[in-house]
Amino acid sequence: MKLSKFLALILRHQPERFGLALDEEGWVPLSEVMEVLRGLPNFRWATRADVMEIVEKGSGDGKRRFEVEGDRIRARYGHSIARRIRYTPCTPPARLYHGTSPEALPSIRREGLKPMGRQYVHLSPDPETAVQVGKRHAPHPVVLTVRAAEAHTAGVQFYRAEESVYLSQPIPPDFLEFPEGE
Ligand code: HQG
Repeated sequence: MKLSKFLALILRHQPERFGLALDEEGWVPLSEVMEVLRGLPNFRWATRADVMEIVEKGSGDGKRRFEVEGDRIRARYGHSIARRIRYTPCTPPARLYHGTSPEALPSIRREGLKPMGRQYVHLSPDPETAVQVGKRHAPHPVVLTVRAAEAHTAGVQFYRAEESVYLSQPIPPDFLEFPEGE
């Protein structure tokens, strides 16, 4: 878990702080990541096999946050770095879901879903997953339904970053459904 969180820090948020330069799809040589780990007292223990275990099995919760191809590694989603990661657009299913805190609703009603600190809006393929995402923000999260196919037809781009994670450009409020009573 500690190693996975650290990989997220360097591959999503602060690569330059560790001397790494991501390419336009977020890739960086795995050998360079191993070198960063070797140089840090807290992570000197980590081997390539430890990194590969996180990549292949997910980090404890089964979520596959990273991807390795040959000698390169990248975070699949979640980036906050200034340079935008490029993805291949996809055609989304009719509906996607977004779990959030009740406190965010007034602003989401006005402005729609925005990426906030990240590069893209993060969406879930089913309401159950959205609840888990929302629980990171509030004990009793609210799940919004996104009329994704309709938004896509209207020009909003979608990408699939992982089995359980869709990304999108900002979603205007017209394509959002709020649960009754919210
Ligand atoms: C909210 C985790 C006010 C949005 C998860 C969310 C995901 C607004 C928060 C991934 C808003 C941003 C990303 C608006 C959106 N006004 N609030 N107009 N538009 N928001 O953490 O989607 O475990 O950056 O509802 O599983 O919660 O790290 O995004 O509550 O896949 O691998 O602004 O992070 O993955 O929060 O989560 P976040 P998220 P990992």
